[in-house]
Amino acid sequence: MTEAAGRPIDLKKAKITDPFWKGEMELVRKEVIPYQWDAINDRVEGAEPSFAMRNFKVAGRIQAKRRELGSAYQEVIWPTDIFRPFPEDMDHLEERFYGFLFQDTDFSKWIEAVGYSLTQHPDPELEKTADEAIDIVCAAQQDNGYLDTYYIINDMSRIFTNLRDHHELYCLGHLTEGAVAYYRATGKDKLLNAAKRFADYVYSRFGKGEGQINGYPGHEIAEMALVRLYEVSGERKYLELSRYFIDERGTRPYYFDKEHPGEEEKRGGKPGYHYHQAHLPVRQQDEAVGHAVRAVYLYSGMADVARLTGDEELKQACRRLWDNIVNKKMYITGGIGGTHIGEAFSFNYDLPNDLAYSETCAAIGLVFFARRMLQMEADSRYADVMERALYNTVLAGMALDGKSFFYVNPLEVSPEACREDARKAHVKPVRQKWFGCACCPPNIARLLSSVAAYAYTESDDTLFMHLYMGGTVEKDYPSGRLVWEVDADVIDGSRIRVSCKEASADGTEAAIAIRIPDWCDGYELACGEHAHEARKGYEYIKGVFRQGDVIELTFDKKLRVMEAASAVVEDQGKVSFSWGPFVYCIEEKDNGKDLHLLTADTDASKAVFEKTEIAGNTMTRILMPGKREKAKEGALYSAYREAEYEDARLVLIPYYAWANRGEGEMRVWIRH
Ligand code: FUB
Ligand code: ZN
Repeated sequence: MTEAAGRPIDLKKAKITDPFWKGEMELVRKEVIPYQWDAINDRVEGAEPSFAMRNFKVAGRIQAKRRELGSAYQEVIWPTDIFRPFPEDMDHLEERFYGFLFQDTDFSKWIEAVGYSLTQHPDPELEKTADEAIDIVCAAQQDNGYLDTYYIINDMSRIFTNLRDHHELYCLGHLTEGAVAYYRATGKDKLLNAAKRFADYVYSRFGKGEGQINGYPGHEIAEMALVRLYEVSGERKYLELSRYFIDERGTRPYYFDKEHPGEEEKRGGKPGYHYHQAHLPVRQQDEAVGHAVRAVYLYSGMADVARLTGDEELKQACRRLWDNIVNKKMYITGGIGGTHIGEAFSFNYDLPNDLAYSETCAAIGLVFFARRMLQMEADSRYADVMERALYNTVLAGMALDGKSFFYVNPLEVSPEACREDARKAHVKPVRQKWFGCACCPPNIARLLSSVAAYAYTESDDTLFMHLYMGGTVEKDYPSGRLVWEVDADVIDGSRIRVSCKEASADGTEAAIAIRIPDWCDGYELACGEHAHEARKGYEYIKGVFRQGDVIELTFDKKLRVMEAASAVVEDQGKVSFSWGPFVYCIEEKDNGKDLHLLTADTDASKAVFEKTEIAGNTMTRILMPGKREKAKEGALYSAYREAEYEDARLVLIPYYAWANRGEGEMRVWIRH
């Protein structure tokens, strides 16, 4: 039996000092969090207003009046069938809800990122701003605990009448995640209590009891959020509610048919029930379908519940869905979602590079799912994918200066095609400052500021290192406390060094499991007198550790020339290059226009590695010999002529760094 990799470490016990990861976290702290705060307060010139904090204030004023006037209060009713009420005149806003109906989550993701950031970098001023924001949010909460400003402002008599399309339970989920993070960071429980009261209300309204709603969220996340609420509070009803949502999904008669009679069938098959992963009970599912973010959020919740309840059947469903994603539906960059129609998974092996959706949030959701699979079984294949998604698609989602973002992460871009071809309207060749539907940037912020909880998990007697990040991690082993110091040089190098910084005077009995990545051909381990054993892609090193003891791992890290399975039509005749955790790409800036005419040598031994600087960031670029096919003059179609080539030198840069030097073509898959 494979052992479980336990729980994520308490962020307060980890300090990330690694220049690469600390740099990413500092971008979030210094750029994204303040920008996001301005964005949710509608203070960013030229950006579409969020209205998030304004909606909470309006809802708070309504709630104050309701309390003051009681039954004498005259409800003002607004329509609840508009997905995104937007003002016609920004200078004359009404006392009503504006923005996407899930706009409350802009705040929830912000407060979550703030909570994580405070664990690494205490900041009394930011904490004060956060406390004031929490006061505004909590003032909007209804006496029964309900807390979604769309319905509080528009029409409370309509709550939970459109679970399929509206996002009340999604708002509950994000609010809960934010509240748990802020509580864990600061010990302040005002928002946590608000989330609990909202969850308690939902618990009372949903279920199989008389008069209860038999529904489940149209957009998942509450499933995993409720598990976090259970873990922080110890109150089992939250776990039960999560399991209820999971098991109710896809049962017949379909709940969404009760809400929207006849509509799903009219849409026929896919999307429809598939879009919401509601086409089958989840335990019977074996293919990842529908909206990709929703899907991986659901699977994350399923993995949580399977772990906590020892539910083997649910665990098997998670494994099948995981296998389907990583073997048939994932880009080499760890992105998921092959089609923009429904922001969804496409059919098996359909992974178009130029039409890719590969939403940043979906890659983030895959990271969530991977960590939860690890929590069930410490098998490096989950961490390999977690790393792939994180180091490539997630990082590519944010510019190197932290000031602009990708929502969609293509693997091949022609700026002209993006402009001229309506089928590619979703693909942007340059990152955007912000989005009307700003789901991705705050999601990046919350993941990057809590990245240590993905790098490290712990069981009672073992610290698991899934990703390599310099810094310190403190762990309480049964026999005492130990502080590990990590020096991880895998970004440009291939060595990690873990030393015992502090231990009990006569040593601490401890174990550390370090992942062996899928990108190395072999490794050398030096761990002194300590026992070690390799299992499921981890080296378990154990024994009594004393201050100064050192473990060193050196990976055999070479350039890897990759090809896709024959069934991936788009990638045939092409290769892609990876080095360490990074997927590489070519850009017009270094290689000239018409990247489709370039062919690459596949002999990895010819690669030359050199340092380069992109937007002030030093990184390794790779030079590979190749050829450029000479353009053939003539008609659109003509009799076949042998191609002529000239020598070319291909310059490859890490995918995460693309589009940081202006607009241009880009390709991950290159002809060979
Ligand atoms: O619906 C909420 C979020 O907006 C989804 O997760 C994203 O895909 C975007 O549609
Ligand atoms: Zn998104």
